[in-house]
Amino acid sequence: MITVGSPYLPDRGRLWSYLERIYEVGQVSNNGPLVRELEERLKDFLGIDHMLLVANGTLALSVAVKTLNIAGEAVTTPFTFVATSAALSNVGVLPRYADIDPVTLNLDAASAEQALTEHTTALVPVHVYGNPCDVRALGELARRRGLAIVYDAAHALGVDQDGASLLRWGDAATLSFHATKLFHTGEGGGIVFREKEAEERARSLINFGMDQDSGTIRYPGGNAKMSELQAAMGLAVLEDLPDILARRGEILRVYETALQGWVEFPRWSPDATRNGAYAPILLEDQGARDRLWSALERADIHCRPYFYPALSTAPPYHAEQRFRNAEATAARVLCLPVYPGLGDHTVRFICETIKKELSSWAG
Ligand code: T4K
Repeated sequence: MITVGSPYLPDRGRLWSYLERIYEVGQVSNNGPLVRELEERLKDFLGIDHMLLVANGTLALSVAVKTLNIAGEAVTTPFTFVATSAALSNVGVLPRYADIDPVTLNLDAASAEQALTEHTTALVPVHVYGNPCDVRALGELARRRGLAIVYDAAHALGVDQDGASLLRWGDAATLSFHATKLFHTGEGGGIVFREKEAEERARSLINFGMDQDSGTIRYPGGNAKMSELQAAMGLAVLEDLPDILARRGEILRVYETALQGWVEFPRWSPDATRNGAYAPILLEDQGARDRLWSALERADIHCRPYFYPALSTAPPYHAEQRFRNAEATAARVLCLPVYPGLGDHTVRFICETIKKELSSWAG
């Protein structure tokens, strides 16, 4: 069976050497030494200044929104994993949708502007599949209309744009370190803040609103702390991250070379590096997508239609308005398997199975 994803499992001995430190020190949670070390090493790796590790990517987004005092409505994309809208709703912010650009598949700035209401206080775009949003156009819109921007960067770890981390854009950018992600801590997440002050406030918000050292209660907070067990996994995986990024990139190139002319691909930003977080292909329409998907299932190749359905059509988030590009994309996208353990032979087998199926339709 070929799965769409497979968590990266680091060397057991290396993981154990980090876990050993938990036994030595006796600290398992509450901003322990491993969490602090992982925070520092990620900041170094990414070249960023202010970062906070949290329990998962959904809480990362909710905490960032709360930290920046975002209320009322936030304009966001319907073409994303459900967590983006859920994280807003969970802190009482209404997700208001705007359409996506049909070629980059990210929130379209002009559509976002049209969706603004008197209640909108923020933009929450997503760097879908690690492909950068039009950060300049969205930043300019936010500046002109006095809005905060939080990028859901759950897919964007390791992406550089114009030679520096994509995570430096926005008032905050949030990450997911779920097991299925290219870098992971089992469950986990992170928030990159532009301002140190915001990072400090968030640090208190994830710890019941208390000041870590004095115990003073400052805000109505919650618990979104990362544990030492999660950080141990992260530290063990981090050492292999350059190799993970390289291998994922290679797999993407094999897919794109082999399937050029057979399927469509999103348009990747020419100014950014690619992290190989996902391997999306686009078919002509939903009928073609579902037919290919079934053929791949029969061959024991398990793909996923990330992100179907468009959230604007999903019952809890249903919007009256239709979003043509987001809905059409959600209906015709399919993500192919991508993870470092996928051998060249298997990638070629997946490509051949796709081409064989598509050729059979022509006859
Ligand atoms: N924002 C965006 C844009 C996101 O995409 C996400 C999460 C978030 C926010 C929220 O971040 P977190 O709160 O999750 O940190 C997965 C992940 O659970 C989710 O993190 C991710 N995005 C979403 C796109 O995908 P599923 O439903 O695909 O997971 P599952 O269990 O079906 O696994 C996928 C593949 O991986 C399968 O082939 C099985 C394999 N697998 C999975 C796990 C967990 C394994 O082999 N072993 C494992 O332990 O959701």
